Amino acid sequence: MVQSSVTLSENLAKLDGVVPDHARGVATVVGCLGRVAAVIAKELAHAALRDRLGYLGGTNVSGDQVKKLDVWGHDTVEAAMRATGACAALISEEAKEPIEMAVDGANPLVVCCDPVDGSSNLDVNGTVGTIFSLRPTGGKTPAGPASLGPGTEQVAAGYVMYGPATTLVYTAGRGTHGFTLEQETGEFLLTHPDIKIPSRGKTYGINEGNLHSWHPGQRAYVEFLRTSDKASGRPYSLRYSGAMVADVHRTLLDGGIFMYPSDWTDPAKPKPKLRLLYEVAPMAMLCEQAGGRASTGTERVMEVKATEYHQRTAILIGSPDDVAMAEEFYRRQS
Ligand code: AFP
Repeated sequence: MVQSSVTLSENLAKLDGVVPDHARGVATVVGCLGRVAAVIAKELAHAALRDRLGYLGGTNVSGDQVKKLDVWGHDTVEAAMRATGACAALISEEAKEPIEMAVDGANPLVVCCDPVDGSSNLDVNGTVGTIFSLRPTGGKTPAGPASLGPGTEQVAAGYVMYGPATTLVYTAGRGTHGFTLEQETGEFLLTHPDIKIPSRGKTYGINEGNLHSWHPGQRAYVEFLRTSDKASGRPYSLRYSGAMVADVHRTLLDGGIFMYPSDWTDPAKPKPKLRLLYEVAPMAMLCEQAGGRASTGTERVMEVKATEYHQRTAILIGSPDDVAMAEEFYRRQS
């Protein structure tokens, strides 16, 4: 880890040549999300002491059981985004429709966010995260999901990981950069400048409990990773946390591959799980900016267009050689 005194705000102040039309909006929104992250980190650290763990009752628009901290996280992000004046609409995992907001400048942004991702880890003191993606909006609010375009339209993306340390990783299209929260000052300091993912790794992450519902190419690829071959560094080790942020963070730093493929029980209707706008697309942008690759198995994730705000998409993400090999298995079995 690099010891650094460059703060997130100082880094964001230099976006003029990176995202010329959106430098102010990206700096305002990402800076604000950094401050929200420090608040969320503190809340998580004290949640068990304040009776903040457990379910609230009911499910969200994606059918997931809603936890108290999911709702609190959403309310906190919504209030913060409203105050920026740079966010025209918030698309959140916890809200059915985009939440419109008043803007006070040119080139407002649509912010897509999963405020507390991996919330099944909350009650066992496991890692969780916040994922975000910033897209331009022609008008005041998005005129339907299709108006957001494919992932290549994202102007910035990032995540916060609430682990032993709180880490914020973001890209505005020129490299992927990681910052660590200094608890005493509340500042994020640049600790992982210009992250470069190794071209190949030694680990894979996937929920193997779903093995029997995978595409045949997916099954064959995982079987390949588990088969011993010293010359090519197999078998790979399995690492899976239940929080995409933690698994993608490990993969970005150490290489390898994280996968959440579709349920292929009915090949006519494959069922992916992870959400495109605030999980899959932002992670794909971060990974590509670090020299990695993100695929659905058959298509580049960044080119997938949303047809629904809460659309689900399969993802295979990580080291370029590992993801290319996985795609090859899908091709062979198609
Ligand atoms: P939750 O936020 O509902 O816990 O879901 C987390 C998540 O969207 C993603 O962060 C994980 O990688 C994935 O789902 C875990 O899903 P499984 O529990 O099906 O393995």
